[in-house]
Amino acid sequence: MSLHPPLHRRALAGTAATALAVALVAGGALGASAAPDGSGRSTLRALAQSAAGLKIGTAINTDQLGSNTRYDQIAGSQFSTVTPENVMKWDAIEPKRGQFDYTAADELVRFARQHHQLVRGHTLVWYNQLPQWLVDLGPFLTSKQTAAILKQHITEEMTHFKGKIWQWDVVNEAFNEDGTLRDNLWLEKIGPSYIEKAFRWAHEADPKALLFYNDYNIEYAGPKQDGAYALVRGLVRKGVPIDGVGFQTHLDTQYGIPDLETSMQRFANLGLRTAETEVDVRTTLPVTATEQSAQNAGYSESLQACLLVRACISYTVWGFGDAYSWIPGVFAGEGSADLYDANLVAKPQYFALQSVLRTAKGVPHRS
Ligand code: 9MR
Repeated sequence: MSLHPPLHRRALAGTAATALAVALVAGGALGASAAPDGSGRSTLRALAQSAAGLKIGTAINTDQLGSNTRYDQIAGSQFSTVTPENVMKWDAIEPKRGQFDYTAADELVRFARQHHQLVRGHTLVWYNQLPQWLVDLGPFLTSKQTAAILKQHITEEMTHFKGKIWQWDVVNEAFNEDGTLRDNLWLEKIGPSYIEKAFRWAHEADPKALLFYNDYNIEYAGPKQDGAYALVRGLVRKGVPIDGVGFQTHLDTQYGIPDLETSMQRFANLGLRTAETEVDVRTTLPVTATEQSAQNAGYSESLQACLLVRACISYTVWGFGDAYSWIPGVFAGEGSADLYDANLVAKPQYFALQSVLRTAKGVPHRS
């Protein structure tokens, strides 16, 4: 997939925020947290809870879960919510038509229960990671048949997990960078109403789950954010059951840090919740001191934005260990985007988040 640079961006170099982040990191690194997993006395989840009841989460690679002790220990202790990185996607859940496989996803839900964590469900309606049978069938489907397949998928999966999912990413990445709707099977066959329909079907299946629209690059002001805003404002006005908007927040030091506080508040003003759902901050390798500072600032500022917006209910990183990150496979020469290094040792980014949470006096967050 391509995560294109946004049109509007703020330069990083020399900002006060960068200087602040550097100071925070220095403080954190010299502080009490000497444990190799970075937990020390204060885990991110405990600090986030004290800082106005914010939930802090991570995407989970279920290949590691149960087979990598250190991975399990960090996942279970540092975070209060988990998101399946891949195992709730359509290709994983229904690899053959009518044959459902919930094994890995159920294991993750069990892990979350054991560790008193909430689950973000990801994701029901997307153009990507569709099972091959559906890709092959797509061109032959009528509009009615496509809608029936989509409704069945949403209903089947959400019913399986009913009562166990806190937030669902119902529709994922429906927009192009220019703010038009992305061409995909759903748009081609059903038309733009597929989005509204998906939210209605999702609400019928699990009325208590919080239903989110989720996308990347809507963190930045510009046509893509405007497109998403117009869409969700329309949904809210029509009474469609949408609860929130997820800002993925896949940042890259070369593009600067978006004004997430303003962006999230814009959507919050519609009465919606917001969340940062897939945070990581990549950079070109090897990491220089300047890039390290920029990465720390990316994490610190994005977390601060969530703390400042009352409607922002969770801050989720897209995995925590560089060894399992999706970045090197997609962006050649880039990486080091996560909180922990390849040996699962906490990096300055981790301490930057810790410091922000230690000093945070956020307003109480919605739940
Ligand atoms: O991290 C996921 C990676 O393991 C998959 O190969 C990839 C397939 O598209 O999806 C990645 O997760 C994506 C997420 O589901 C939606 N937003 C962008 C994420 C990074 O590509």
